[in-house]
Amino acid sequence: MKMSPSRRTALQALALAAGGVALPGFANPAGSEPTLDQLARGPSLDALARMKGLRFGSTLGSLGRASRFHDTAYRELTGRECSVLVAENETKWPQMRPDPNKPYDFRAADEMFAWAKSRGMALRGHTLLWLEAKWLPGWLNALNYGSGDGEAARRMLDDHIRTTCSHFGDSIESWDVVNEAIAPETGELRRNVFSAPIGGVEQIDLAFRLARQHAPKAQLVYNDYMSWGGGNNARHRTGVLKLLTELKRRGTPVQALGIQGHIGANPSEAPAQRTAEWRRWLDDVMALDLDLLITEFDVNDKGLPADFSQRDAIVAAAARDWLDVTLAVPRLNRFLCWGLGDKYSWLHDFDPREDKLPKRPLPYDDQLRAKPLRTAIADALRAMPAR
Ligand code: 9MR
Repeated sequence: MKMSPSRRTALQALALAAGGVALPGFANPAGSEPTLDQLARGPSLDALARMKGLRFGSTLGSLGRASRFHDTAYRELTGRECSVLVAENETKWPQMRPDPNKPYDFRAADEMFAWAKSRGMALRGHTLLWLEAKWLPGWLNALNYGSGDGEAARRMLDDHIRTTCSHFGDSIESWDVVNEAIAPETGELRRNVFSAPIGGVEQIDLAFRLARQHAPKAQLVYNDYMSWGGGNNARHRTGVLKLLTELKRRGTPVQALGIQGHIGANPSEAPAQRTAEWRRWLDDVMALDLDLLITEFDVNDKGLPADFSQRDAIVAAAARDWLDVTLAVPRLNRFLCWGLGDKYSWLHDFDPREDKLPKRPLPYDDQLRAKPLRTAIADALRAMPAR
């Protein structure tokens, strides 16, 4: 079989990293290609990222669907590939404070962060204010501040941000201060319990100012899932750019945009136009003097063929296209996946396939075998410009 150029690059880098010495488990019969797993035993994704001046990371969780943090093999894979960790759910408001009459419960996050710190990993915090009401605590949504009681609402936000930031202190290098404030259907701000008493953009501005006060050393990020393509994504991009422009105008201490990167793999979209529009939008964001992160990367395989090898190839190609454009932005310095193995992906529950087959959105399969997506990410890191 003829070796693809990307495989060849990966192999060459692997040989280089091994200093020309034969790698254990690498004794392929002459001329045969290494398996994806053998390639993955070469430089980690973080090592490849660091060669270009960025760091690679992922998420772990211990609440909800079977705990990936307590799955030793999965956790060790995360430790091997990554140098940045973010908690999938454990630092969200409803999870830390399900009951307003009880103190905050930080145990789940603390356990994961202690492990990450022992491995020398950097920590990201997610998220101080997820604007959509659905993801705020039920007890908070049930409060009735009325429109005149701004003071009580501001105190609530202050209490939450102060308590959370004080607990984690300087150990969190970067906070998603506000998450998903823009509705993709309209490009306008979502509404929640703080919208009437504090205001739409005002609650976002306040959250950033409180984060600055209570986490003085952390990078402060606005995080959202707008991506390339038309329709809702186009409206979403316009809305996010408008919000960031307004925050900058107000002097809000927002320092970076987190692009979640939950991308699809729809081959029917016009690729040249999609790429050009995405690049232009990234340029517009950069003109606002912000840093950039990819915070939650994965590839939704909904609608793709059932056959695993066909599906994996389309997913890998879509990832490579999107990453080549996005990683080219010089101020992008963190790249995190939303998990490393398909087994625990949020997409199983949130966006199942019509044929009910397992989803394959992440770089490793259910048995933690490396997939073509892992090679695509590695190749994109090798190909990107250094910063
Ligand atoms: O993956 C997370 C899932 O386990 C949770 O049930 C859900 C609600 O808290 O959030 C998911 O993570 C989301 C992240 O916090 C923000 N961006 C979109 C992510 C996927 O839905």
